[in-house]
Parts: sequence; C-alpha cells; structure tokens
Amino acid sequence: MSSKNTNSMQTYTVPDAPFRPGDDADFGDKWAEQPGDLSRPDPINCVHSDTEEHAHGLIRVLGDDDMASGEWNPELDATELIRGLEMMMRLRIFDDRMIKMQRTGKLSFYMRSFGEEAVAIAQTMALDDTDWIFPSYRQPGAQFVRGRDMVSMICHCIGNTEDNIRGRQMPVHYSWKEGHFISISSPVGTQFSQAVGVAMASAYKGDDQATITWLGDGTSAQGDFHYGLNFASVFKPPVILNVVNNQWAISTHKNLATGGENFAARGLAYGIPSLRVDGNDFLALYSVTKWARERARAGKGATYIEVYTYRAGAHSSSDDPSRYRPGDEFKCWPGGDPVERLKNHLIKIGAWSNSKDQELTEKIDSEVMAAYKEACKFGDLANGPFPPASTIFTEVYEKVPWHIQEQREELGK
Ligand SMILES: Cc1ncc(C[n+]2csc(CCOP(=O)(O)OP(=O)(O)O)c2C)c(N)n1
Ligand SMILES: [Mg+2]
Repeated sequence: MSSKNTNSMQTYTVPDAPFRPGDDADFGDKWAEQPGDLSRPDPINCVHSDTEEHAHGLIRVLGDDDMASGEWNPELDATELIRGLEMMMRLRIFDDRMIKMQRTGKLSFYMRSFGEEAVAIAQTMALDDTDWIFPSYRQPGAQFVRGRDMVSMICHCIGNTEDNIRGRQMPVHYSWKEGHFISISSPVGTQFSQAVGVAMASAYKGDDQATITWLGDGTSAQGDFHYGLNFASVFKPPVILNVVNNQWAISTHKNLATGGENFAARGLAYGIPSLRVDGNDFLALYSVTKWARERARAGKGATYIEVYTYRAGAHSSSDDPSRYRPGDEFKCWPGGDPVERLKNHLIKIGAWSNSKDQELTEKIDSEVMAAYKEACKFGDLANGPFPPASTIFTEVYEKVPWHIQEQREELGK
C-alpha cells in the first residue's frame, strides 16, 4: 500500500545551478546596474534601512567604458592604482607558480585566488595597517599589501623547515603575526565569530583597531555566519563582515546556500548597514571598505558586505570543475577580469600602457621565480627536509598538558 497522498500539493525543492557542463553559460552581456546608480550614504549617521537599495543593487565605480564615476568613486591617485594593479598581478603570477609546484610534487595542495584578486588587495588597501585580518583561504593577497616576503609565504605552502608555522597547518593557511593576519582554520567559517570577538575586544579596550573578515557563499550557510552577524548586530563592534559570493562552493552552486534573493539583504534583517559590491571592480571594493572603516572609526559598529564575483579557477588543486560547470563559464561573467579592468582603466586615463604592463609582468615573473628557488633551498615536498616531528608539540601550549606530554614521550620511543 502506498503512503503517498495523491492530493498533496507539496513539492520537494532541490535548487540546481543555472548551467551545467555542455550548456552555453549566459549571464547577459553587461550588468544592468551602472556606476552612479547608488548614492553614498553618510557612513556616520547611516542606519541599516538607509542601505536597502545598496543591499539589493550593486555598487560599481568602473563602468563598461573603463572610466570611474559616481558617488562611490574613491578618487584614488594613479600611483595607488598602479600599486593595486601590481599586487594583483603578483598574486596571479604567484598562484600560477604555486600550482606548477603542486603539479610537480614540490608541495601537496594549493588554492588560487584566480578571478578574485581584487577582493583582499583593494579591501586591505582601504584599511589601517594595524587592523586585524581574519581571511578565508582566498584572501592571501592581503599579505602582499602588508609587505610579506614571498619566500616566507612559499615556505609555508611547502611546510618546510622555514615554514613559520612548521607544517602544523595545511598549505594556504597562512599565519603572519607581524601583519596582523590571523590563520584560518580548515573547518570553514570559524573566522567570522573570531573576528567579531576581536573587534569587541578593541571596542572594550577603546583602541583604534578595526577587524575585517571574509567567508564564502557556501560557508554562509553555516551557523558560524549567523552567530557572527548576531553578535555584530547586538554589540556593534568595529568589524567589516564580507561574504564573497563567487557562485560556487566547490561543486555546490550558491543557489543551495541561500533561498533568498541575494546574500547582502540578509544583513538588513540583523539591523546592520549592508552593501552589495561588484567584486571585480577594484575601485568599488576599495570604496565600500573605506566607508565601512569610517563607520568603525566613529564607533558606529559593523558593516556587512556581499562581494559579488565569480570563482574563475578550480576550487583547489584537488578539484576538477569541468565535472560540474561549463568550462568557459568564467569568460561569460559580466564582471570580467578584475586585473584587466583596472589595467584598462589606467590605460584609459593615460597612466599605464601595454608595454609598461609587459615590463612589470616580466619583473614580477622573475621575482616569483627567484623567491621559489630561494624557498626550495629550505626543503620541498619531494626532497625534504621537513620540520622535525618534535615540533608537532611545541609552540601551541604555553604549559604542555599531561596528555600531550604522554604523546610526546610515546613518539620519542
Ligand atoms: C565545516 C566544513 N565543512 C566542509 C568543508 C570542506 N570545504 C572546504 S572549502 C568548501 C567550500 C566553501 O565554499 P565557499 O564558502 O563558497 O568558499 P569558496 O571556496 O568559494 O571561496 C568546503 C565545502 C570544510 N573545510 N569545513
Ligand atoms: Mg564560494
């Protein structure tokens, strides 16, 4: 006997991705939203309801004509823009070298920021140098802004004897005390609550620091996201909370992470001013982060941002996106390529040229190559040396607990 009630109107909903392998991906040619569509509210006196349109629209500065306009134009001078471009180019070249190292067995695993280079670079440039950074694995670019040495970054990815965290973390789980760059944990999303907690501490101590953090669309389906937002809503600490909606969480489309219209609008329900920004637009990213930083400085609490972008590469070196999405999907993204867009803007305003670009590419190429060779002197995955096993037990606890002590003795045998 069937238990199915044939009169039932209920349907079981499982959302799908818009395009699958073999489909022609089509997101439309251009964004309907244009620079200048949205006003820039006063950051100090603004409340969440003043950002309704900003949470439902898309903040842009760089137009389809490669020119900057609108109230959100941060009016950065060309030197700063070229600095931003250079760091994005460095990150892309660095990522490509790390993938080659992974493919040749010199390191075990890697994750690129391909297509999302503007995110951490523009946003970190908009902060004060001592602000706290709680990244996910796709914001290593923040370290370039703060001046971290590439050799040290590569040594971490290899997990060799010069890895500053001695192989205790997976590759791309950078930790850098001097740069106020806090390591992510592999279980995604924990950084949101940690960031809010540190920002609450800043407010409690009355210091001038703010905290920024990022997690992905997929991760925002976890409780951690909501705990972080709720604490930020209640205690109003100086924190900038970003959801990087890059359309995918490994092979799971963002349609499975929210049933809502978008990710930005969620912040309104928490009473937090909420913005949605073109994540491939360097200038817009810089500008919204400056705005959020001004709010933090004035004691106005948290800002929540959806960074709207597309993960152009594979999730990681272990992933094969051709299994779940059209191969050329990223080329159809109306937001284009963040590096090309800033470059084209600079050329358009007469501050850059293709030959300068070529020269800089070659310079960075050789810098990355030299850093890679230098890092390998301290060991690589294929050849060692590795940090000694005894370092598993050091530098974690100030006072070693008895059970760890027992394990240490066991290893010693
Ligand atoms: C708690 C937890 N669940 C699952 C995983 C495995 N995992 C690692 S990254 C990832 C996808 C995250 O996607 P998203 O948050 O959209 O970030 P993106 O990779 O797109 O930047 C998953 C499922 C994990 N590391 N931690
Ligand atoms: Mg994602």
